Amino acid sequence: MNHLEEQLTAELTARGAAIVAFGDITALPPDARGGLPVGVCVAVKYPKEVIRGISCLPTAEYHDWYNRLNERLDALVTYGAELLRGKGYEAIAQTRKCVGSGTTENNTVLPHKTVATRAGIGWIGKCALLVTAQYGSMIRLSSILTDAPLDCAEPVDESKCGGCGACVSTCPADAVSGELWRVGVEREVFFDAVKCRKTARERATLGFGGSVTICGKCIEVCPYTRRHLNDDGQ
Ligand code: B12
Ligand code: SF4
Ligand code: SF4
Repeated sequence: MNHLEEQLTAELTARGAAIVAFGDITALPPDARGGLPVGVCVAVKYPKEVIRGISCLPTAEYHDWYNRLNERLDALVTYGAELLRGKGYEAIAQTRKCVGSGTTENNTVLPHKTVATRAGIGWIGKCALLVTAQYGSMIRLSSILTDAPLDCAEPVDESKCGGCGACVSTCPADAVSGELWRVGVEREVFFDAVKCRKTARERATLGFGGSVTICGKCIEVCPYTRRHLNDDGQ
């Protein structure tokens, strides 16, 4: 790590980031990445008890943490981008406000999960979530686009789900087909976003009376998430 990577990682970690990683995004179309070559992936983690709590239905607590973590992520990437601009580099914080423009209901121009695989933190699971070996999928993501000279990690180009089918058999929307992801495989091949959206809204209403798209059963059931839930650390 050079000094700038160390500083950015240390400052964002001190402010609540669980993962900070750097990815070469030059293989993506220039207009999707603001013409910038590097994506900084920033992840924050749900508390363990919140994920344990959604094994039956989504809870008000999970919804509360969803909002809190989104706010934390916006603050983290805003801070990180300001830090990089202060050193003379271009930097775009992919906050919810920024990402919201130029999107359709189920697609964004440059999804955080794409930056995350470029930064090598994990793979796209059968359920379309970004899965890490360390925390499973119990993280929320954001990103910063920049031209700062940051050393980039080895990207992840293939799924490591193997023969697991826990999210395939458990998804209440039947939205997960079981096909493995690798770079170039479109989401629609293995995941039905329309079915997920509809069922997640129904489950939020059932679980805590919310009119939001919140479910997360695929997070809770993933063996990588469960391994983290069962380890000794926080
Ligand atoms: C639209 C959206 C939805 C839609 C569609 C979901 C989807 N998977 O696309 C709906 C409403 C269904 C939804 C539901 C949920 N969502 Co949502 N959603 C988003 C949002 C706003 C955009 C995603 C997007 O653009 N998808 C478009 C598709 C094409 O891209 P993708 O899903 O990222 O996956 C493709 C690319 O990443 C690509 N890719 C990966 N690496 C590379 C490399 C290269 C070179 C290339 C070319 C492509 C490529 O491969 C994937 C498959 O094609 C993101 C936030 C964001 N701004 O990124 C959150 C996000 C994906 N959602 C999230 C979550 C947690 C959820 C829910 C659990 C809801 C909840 N909180 O309870 C469910 C889970 C659904 C599921 N199993 O995926 C998290 C995921 C965290 C994680 N660990 O992965 C995100 C990242 C929000 C966040 N800030 O953390 N969501
Ligand atoms: S969020 Fe719920 S409905 Fe959507 S894919 Fe995951 S388990 Fe299925
Ligand atoms: S539950 Fe299994 S198949 Fe689904 S994302 Fe996790 S490891 Fe992959």
